Amino acid sequence: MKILVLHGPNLNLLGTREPEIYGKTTLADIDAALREAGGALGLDEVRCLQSNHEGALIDALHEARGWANGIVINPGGFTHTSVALRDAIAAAGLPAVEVHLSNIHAREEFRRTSVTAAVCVGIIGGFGWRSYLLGLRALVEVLTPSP
Ligand code: CA2
Repeated sequence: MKILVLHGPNLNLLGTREPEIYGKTTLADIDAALREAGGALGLDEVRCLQSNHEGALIDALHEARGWANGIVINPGGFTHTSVALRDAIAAAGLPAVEVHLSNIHAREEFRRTSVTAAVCVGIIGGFGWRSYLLGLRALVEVLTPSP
């Protein structure tokens, strides 16, 4: 089982600014924790990619169709605005779990709408960096046939 983890815009800054909202953990820490968890779950690959560019995220989603079994995605600010990213998640045709560090429903009004969530199997948010690990576990559950 191979999983693509996509991080959207500005998430490369994690751990360097706004620690009161997003925590002190860096993106490299999160990627390392995801790879370790993937190993423990018996996954063949957890491939992590961050981009500040909508088109690069869309390209990665298109390419995922050729190699991945599922997607964990934090679309960052594009969560609230990008119909193009939503269309690309749908076009990938793979189960996707949307994750957020913060609880987007407990923040500003404009963050309370996700245009991408409806094309994902589920969303997890508010648990800081642990949202990613919970998202990975949930995705593996979805991809594993029940006994
Ligand atoms: O809570 C999340 O994971 C978000 O996707 C993070 C996005 C925000 O626009 C979404 O509403 C919720 C922002 C990511 C920006 O990350 C930063 C990290 C450190 C310093 C500045 C920005």
